[in-house]
Order: sequence, then structure tokens, then C-alpha cells
Amino acid sequence: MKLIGSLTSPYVRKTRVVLAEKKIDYDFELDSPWTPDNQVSNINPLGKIPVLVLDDNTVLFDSRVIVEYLDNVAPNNKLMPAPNRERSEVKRWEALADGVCDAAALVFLERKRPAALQSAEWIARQENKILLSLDFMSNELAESVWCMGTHFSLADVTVGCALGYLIFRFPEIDWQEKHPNLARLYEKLMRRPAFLDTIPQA
Ligand code: GSF
Repeated sequence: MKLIGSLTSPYVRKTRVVLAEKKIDYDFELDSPWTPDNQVSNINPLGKIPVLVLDDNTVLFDSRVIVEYLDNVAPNNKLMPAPNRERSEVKRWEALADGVCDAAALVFLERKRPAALQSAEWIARQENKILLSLDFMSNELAESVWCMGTHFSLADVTVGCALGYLIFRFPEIDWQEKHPNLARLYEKLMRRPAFLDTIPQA
């Protein structure tokens, strides 16, 4: 199978971490919607990365669809629990973490616009989502070992990718100081090869 993505996208990192944790071999093809003459829209009509192309040329997107497929295609190292209640909670963690990435990406894009066209109100609105979500994550994690309590899961993968993206793009948001339990979780995740090998790089 072939993963199409970039080295900066937190959603692509999520899929690469899952591929590594599940020990699934794949080809990684660098392409990004932000580079001229990219091919992303020819494969994903939404023009977004990541995209996973299976061996029978089936195309999967977005990252939530991709990671659920990957977790079910290999029985080892399950990242999503089977029981409905726990599974839904893991997917809620993923929605929260992806939502932080969505808001952060919107701020990043808005700041690329000419200064006179940037909306301070729009940026503040997105930053508020990020700060409230970090508070929520910290309260939910509390003093647990992992997001879902005692077991490492997709919830930790998605939260780790979101926190890593904030470090990469918004170092001014000092979430480590405000939420030491999130900082401890991220430090623990960064000791895993799957995370160490996928640190965002410009
Ligand atoms: C979001 C992917 C996305 O926005 C997913 O895969 O989970 N819900 C999707 N990817 C960005 C790249 S980066 O900012 O991470 C993307 O491809 N943006 C291009 C665009 O046109 O928005």
C-alpha cells in the first residue's frame, strides 16, 4: 500500500504512527496540496492529504477512515477497542485532537495572508478552540497513564500528533507549562519509535 502525504501534516503523522505501531509495511510518497503541480486532487477530490492507496488501487481518505482501516487490517497491537462505548470514546478523542489540528491549520493559513487581509477575530476564534480543547484534554486525562486509562490507544496517537503540531507551528502556546499532565503524556509518546521517527519537519 502507498501513503501520500507530507512531513509536516499532523493528520499524515497520525497515519504514519498507526502504520508503525501496527508494523504495517508501506511506501511513503511525498506530495502536498500546497506545492505547485501536486497530484493530490487527481487522487482525492477533496485535495487533502493523507491519502492511502491500497494494493488493489482503492483510495482511502480521510485520516480517520485510514486509521480505522489500518487498525482492522492487522490483528496485532489493536488501537481501537471493540466495545461500542469505549470505541466511541476513542473516536471522540480523535475528533477533539483533529479539531485542534483543524483550528491550528486555519490560524496558520490565515497568518499567511497579507497582513491587511488577516482577520484578528477569526484567529482569536480558532485560538480559543485550541485553548478550550487543551483544557478539556487535560481534565479528561487527569493523572491516567494513557488517554483511555491503562491502555495505549488511538486516542494517545491523535492527541500526541495534535500536541506535536502545536509545538511545531505554535510554540508560543505554552501548553506544557499550563498542562503538565499533557506534557508528561507527550514525553512518554516521544519515547516510542513511531513518534520519534515522525517528528514534523519543515
Ligand atoms: C484533514 C486533512 C487536512 O486538512 C484528515 O485527513 O483527517 N480531515 C482530514 N490536511 C491538510 C494538510 S495539513 O494541513 O495537515 C490538507 O491537505 N489541506 C489542503 C486543503 O486544501 O485544505
